[in-house]
Amino acid sequence: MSRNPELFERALRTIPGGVNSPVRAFRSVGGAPRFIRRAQGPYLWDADGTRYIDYIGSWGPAILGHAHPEVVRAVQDAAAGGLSFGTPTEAEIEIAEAIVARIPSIEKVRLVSSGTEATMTAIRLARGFTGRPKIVKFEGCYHGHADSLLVKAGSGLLTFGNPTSAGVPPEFIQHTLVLDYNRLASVEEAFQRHGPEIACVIVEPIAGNMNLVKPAPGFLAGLRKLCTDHGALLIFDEVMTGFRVGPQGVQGLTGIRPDLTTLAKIIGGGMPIGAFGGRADIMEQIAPVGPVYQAGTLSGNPVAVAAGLATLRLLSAPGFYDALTARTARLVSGLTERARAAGVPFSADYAGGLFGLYFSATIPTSLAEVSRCDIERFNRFFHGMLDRGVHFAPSAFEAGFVSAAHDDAVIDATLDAAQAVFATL
Ligand code: KE4
Repeated sequence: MSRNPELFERALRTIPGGVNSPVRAFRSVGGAPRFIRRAQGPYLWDADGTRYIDYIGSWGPAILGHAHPEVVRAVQDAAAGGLSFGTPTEAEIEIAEAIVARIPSIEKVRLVSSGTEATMTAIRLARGFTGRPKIVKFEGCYHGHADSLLVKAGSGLLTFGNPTSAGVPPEFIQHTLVLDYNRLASVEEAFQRHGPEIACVIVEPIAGNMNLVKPAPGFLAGLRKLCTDHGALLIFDEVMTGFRVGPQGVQGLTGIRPDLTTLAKIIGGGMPIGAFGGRADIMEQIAPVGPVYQAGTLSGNPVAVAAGLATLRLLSAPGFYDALTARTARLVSGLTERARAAGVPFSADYAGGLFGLYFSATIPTSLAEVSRCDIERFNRFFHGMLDRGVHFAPSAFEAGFVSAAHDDAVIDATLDAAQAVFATL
């Protein structure tokens, strides 16, 4: 008898939904989540001791594989020297220098403790720097749970959004414009109508929160030009894509320089961290230098920074991203081939160590197209794979993550399981 349902029942008594983050609750795929006891490399082990090949990767941070010995040692050594001081530390200078050295558009950077803090502050900074109230985001892009970003468009036309969460008064999102990802014309129209009031455009430069959706050719360059022409700031939310799709995130792949970038996940190696950074003239507006306030008790926490520094160093190994991308490509092409052989309408896409799986014959380019995929078939695929020891993200609207520890044998084991599951779909 599995312990997972019993643990879930017990968790529900004291934790809302039994989880500390909603997606973990298996609400969209059904069933009881697996309570993981430990992880190592590409593997998770649940409360029953059942092993899974892991494609959640803690939603991005576990790019080296779980419990990499050098990262664990860095955490142990840092913790042995004290967990948090509330003072500056040399390690914070080192990780700031490491980020600035790796991301050309980042001249100065401030650490925080989550991606939400990073995007919330980047929005405030853009409004403070420009003196303008409005922000533009895109339906299907998730930037964390700050009030002004919890907004969903109505019809996908140029519209002022409606809150997607209770507890967010309309006044809090009255300045949030929600547009369709990949529809540059809607952004042009927004700037024609509201240009002088728009502080920033925030975008996932490769979207990973409506499943994986890549930018259409010219979309990001179009956003860059519109922001430049209208004096608005372009914010690349690279919380998920930063150091995931390549050594310099999407901006390294495209050469498009945002004014601000938000990071998290990988730069903490699995420990709580976030960061926002960009042009020095903008970052100088942040307290204590400038008038835009931001603070955090555990910002730059020594243990989180130690994990992040160890991770960034290991990512800099020659050929790291070529090998990671080859593994992801092997997974994606192998799944596509086996689905085709089984006659299952399926497609998949990837960028570096990030991938998307779609039960649709064609790769989606928008949230609407993702929503038209066969979600019910995904859910059956998800559980079929889970039963065979492979744990994908428990939602058809999430991306997947490959780590350096997913070697060819792990990928092939995944493909063998998929072959059996596709036959049942
Ligand atoms: P956090 O506050 O969860 O650290 O980061 C928010 C965030 C901001 N921007 C992007 C592009 C993100 O992907 C995220 C968080 N990603 C989700 C994955 N869909 C986290 C998983 C969860 O919410 O439990």
